[in-house]
Amino acid sequence: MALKVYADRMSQPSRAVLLFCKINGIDFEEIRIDILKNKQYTPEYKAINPMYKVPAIVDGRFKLFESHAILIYISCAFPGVASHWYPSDLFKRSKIHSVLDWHHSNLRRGTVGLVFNSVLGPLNGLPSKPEAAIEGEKILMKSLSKLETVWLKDGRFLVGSSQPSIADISLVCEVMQLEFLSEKDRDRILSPYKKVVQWIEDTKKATAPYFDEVHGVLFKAQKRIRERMATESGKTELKSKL
Ligand SMILES: N[C@@H](CCC(=O)N[C@@H](CS)C(=O)NCC(=O)O)C(=O)O
Repeated sequence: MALKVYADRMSQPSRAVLLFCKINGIDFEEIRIDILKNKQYTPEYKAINPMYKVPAIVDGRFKLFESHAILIYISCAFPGVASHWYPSDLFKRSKIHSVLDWHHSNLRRGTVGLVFNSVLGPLNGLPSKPEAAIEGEKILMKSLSKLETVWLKDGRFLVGSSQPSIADISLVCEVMQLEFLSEKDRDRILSPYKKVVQWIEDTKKATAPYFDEVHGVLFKAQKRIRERMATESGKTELKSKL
């Protein structure tokens, strides 16, 4: 029975797991859990992930949630996965765990705080929370600076590697969430971090063509959101002229 991946491509950890399965040619079935429609709260899904979050996997009788744990499980359970994704060397492996743990309370907190409170929440009918968005942006900027000066200090990929690991997959999918911002804001935030910008490009290339395939839904949503933002800012400008 093929591995089942429960995911929503609008979710960055879901994309990381899907991308990883695709790059490694893993036979899997993608099951969409539409979080905007609250499908994570059904009793059937609760039996798979009682935390009501995506992604989650079912491999035979084994169920697992939390994207980092899933990436590690897939790396170890499927023999076709190339060793650079999750090297057996204890020092390299521990460094990968270090960056993955850091990600949860830094980079992810920053992107979620900024993007959810400024764009995704209001689009889904929640009030915009400018103060929370500003706080998110501060955490994000600090995290990008650490990404640039610590995690990307010694190599093309994270923790001094010449080839990508599961950490590159996880973190790059997170940074892609900034595509939901206006182009101007995305560039303002990312452009000071030259190594980060280059690393995004290198990771995209290393995971082509699956990177664009998995992010297709995000790019479509981005287009709609940016058109809507442009219309709304046009209306505001018009109002201020009247
Ligand atoms: N630490 C978790 C984060 C999972 C998570 O927060 N997923 C979000 C989407 S990005 C979700 O399912 N949200 C639905 C909800 O909170 O109701 C992981 O890495 O898997």
